[in-house]
Amino acid sequence: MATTLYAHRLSQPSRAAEMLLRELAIEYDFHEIDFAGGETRTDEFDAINPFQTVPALVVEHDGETLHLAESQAIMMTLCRIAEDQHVAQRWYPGEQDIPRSSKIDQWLAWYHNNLRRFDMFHHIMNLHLTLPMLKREIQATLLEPLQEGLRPGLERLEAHFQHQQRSGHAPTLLGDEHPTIADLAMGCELYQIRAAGYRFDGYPQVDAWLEGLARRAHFQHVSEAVDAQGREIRQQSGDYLALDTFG
Ligand SMILES: N[C@@H](CCC(=O)N[C@@H](CS)C(=O)NCC(=O)O)C(=O)O
Repeated sequence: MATTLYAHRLSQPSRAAEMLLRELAIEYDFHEIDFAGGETRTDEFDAINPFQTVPALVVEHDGETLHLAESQAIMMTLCRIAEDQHVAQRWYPGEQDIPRSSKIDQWLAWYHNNLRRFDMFHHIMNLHLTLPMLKREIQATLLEPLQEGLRPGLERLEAHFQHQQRSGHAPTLLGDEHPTIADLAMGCELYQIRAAGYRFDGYPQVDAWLEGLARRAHFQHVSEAVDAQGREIRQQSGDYLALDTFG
């Protein structure tokens, strides 16, 4: 099946979709979209994805060309149409296992309305790039409220993983050895701020879960750009990015 992913590797949902393509061994063309430079707002991209966001997927299936926006829909669709259904159903079993799928749906919905709402990476970039005199202001007015907003979500995740551990389950959202698309979505979100210097010191189980995901070969490879960006930010921004010390 001819497959093209329009994405950028500094975009959390883009990386989740690309990692899944690799995990499912689906061959794809990668088309980088410079969303920070406004490429999602061009007429050319509008014809591919009128939602004007990355990732976007164009895939041939059963003689039809599907144009899809929204990383969660993209990941569910990839699992439905992947040739290797044995592997795909570990990530998202769809109608084959309603109880598991419904839990994955629940975590994905929660993620979008919680962790994702407090995405602070673009402000971290602003902080990194702006004049020294403006750094403290950005940190106090933009970053601190997002960190405050993120905290209840991190607490919920930490409590969930502690419960999984006490019940003898593996450190994934569903408690199985194999992660799901919900682990990928949330993992990519939190990994991005960790790369830029955020430490999950108060959340050891969240940190351990993230470590586990980050050991996967495809996760590592697709995260190289965000690792490099994070290193640059940490080296150049000094104590302005002491993100874990608020509160
Ligand atoms: N709900 C969307 C969010 C996608 C999203 O926020 N993408 C950002 C990059 S991380 C984007 O394309 N922004 C460009 C713009 O808003 O013009 C998904 O999960 O795919």
